[in-house]
Amino acid sequence: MRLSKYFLPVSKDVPADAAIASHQLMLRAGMVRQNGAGIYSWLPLGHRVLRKIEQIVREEMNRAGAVEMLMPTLQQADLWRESGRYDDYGAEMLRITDRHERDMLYGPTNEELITDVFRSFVKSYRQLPLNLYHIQWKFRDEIRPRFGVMRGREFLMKDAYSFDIDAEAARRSYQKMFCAYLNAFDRMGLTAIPMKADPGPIGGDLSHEFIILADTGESAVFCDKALLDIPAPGADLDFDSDLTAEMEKRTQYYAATDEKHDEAAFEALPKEQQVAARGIEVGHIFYFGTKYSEPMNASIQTSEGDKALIHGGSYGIGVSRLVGGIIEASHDYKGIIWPDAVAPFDVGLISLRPKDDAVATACEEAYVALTEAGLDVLYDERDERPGAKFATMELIGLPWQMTIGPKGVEKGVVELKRRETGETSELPLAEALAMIKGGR
Ligand code: 5CA
Repeated sequence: MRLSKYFLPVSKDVPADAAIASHQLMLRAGMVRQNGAGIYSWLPLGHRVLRKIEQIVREEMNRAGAVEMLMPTLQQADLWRESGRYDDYGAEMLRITDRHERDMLYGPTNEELITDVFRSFVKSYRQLPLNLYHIQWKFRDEIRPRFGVMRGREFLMKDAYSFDIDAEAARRSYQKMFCAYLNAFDRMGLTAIPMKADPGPIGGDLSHEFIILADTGESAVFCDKALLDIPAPGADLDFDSDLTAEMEKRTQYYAATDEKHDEAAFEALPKEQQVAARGIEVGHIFYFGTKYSEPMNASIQTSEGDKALIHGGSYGIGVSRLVGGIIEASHDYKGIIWPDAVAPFDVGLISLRPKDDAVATACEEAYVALTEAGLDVLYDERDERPGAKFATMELIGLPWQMTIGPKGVEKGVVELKRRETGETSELPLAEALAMIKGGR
């Protein structure tokens, strides 16, 4: 992508109403534009990151055996009356009336809708287990939308719903999601710690929040330091195997959000193991048994020919919140530092003198070579001051910067810089390419 043809409205000014680094940087880097409180347009750069995160989540859900679909954003109120949540959900639910005076709502979550899909089509235990998910916009009329996309009113969520014959089978579905979440966050360069959590309005008795530690996080969290060093299960994990041990590797250690915090248990840990910090909730999983299947009469035939209510769980990931969360975890005073897997482009190519024919030719050659190697390149060929170009590249935080100027052309080298470490090297294009492809 040539920067002169792209849409990247960056700004030097620190926005007055943005309280935390990720919000400031997303506005300054031209990633989002606020429309109303907690409602944002995703500008091209932000949109690229959102899609990258979404794709990682999708791949990890698929790997764990979940099946993607898509449900609407606007729902009829009737199903919510069946479950009893139409009244319970309160002011966070945006209620709408259509031209026929029918009550509708903008979905804050989808347990009711998916339970209706399930009960319409699934009749036998043979069709289980089943886990259906979608990645769709939600609306919650939050009392205090803040911190940009972190607590929005409209936000993108991946929500998955598992259906099982009994509590034991449902526990296995829960374990799969637990492990899939660890892998997904790990791929995004995040250490997300599963913590015992309060199920809130979703309900149920088993629930974990996945928390990344950050000083600006909204939740107070407490955990054993050991949890920071346990590697994610990884791509080799066999999701059909017994995942109990994989889950217990983590649940054996103390970890809880403030609602579930047990001061005595925490204080019993050796002082140097105690982590009392703030965190950002990037995912939340729930096992709620028959909470929805009972009022909505979602039952199936068992192998003995009886009817049984299905046991359900739901599993959310805050896809749009993650964009802010990753920036909170990875930035410096100059701007964002994208982990490779979610970067909007892999390489920023900077021409120091676009009007110099030799430089322009060398840049074109590099642009073609990088692109043909399968890399996403943002090529700054604009006639601007080098200082401004560097500042923009630092701000938008692409993992690699390749700079080409008259001196390098003379020597037959490019300058390659790793954003994360600031390390630079001068080397021939082919070697630079190999270094990028090698991952560092
Ligand atoms: N139905 C369940 C699981 S599918 C559910 O709605 N869970 S939730 O309420 O915990 O939301 C799932 C995830 O969405 C959260 O972990 C959080 O990362 C994200 N999220 C929730 N509210 C917001 C919000 N206002 N802005 C941005 N992200 C949010």
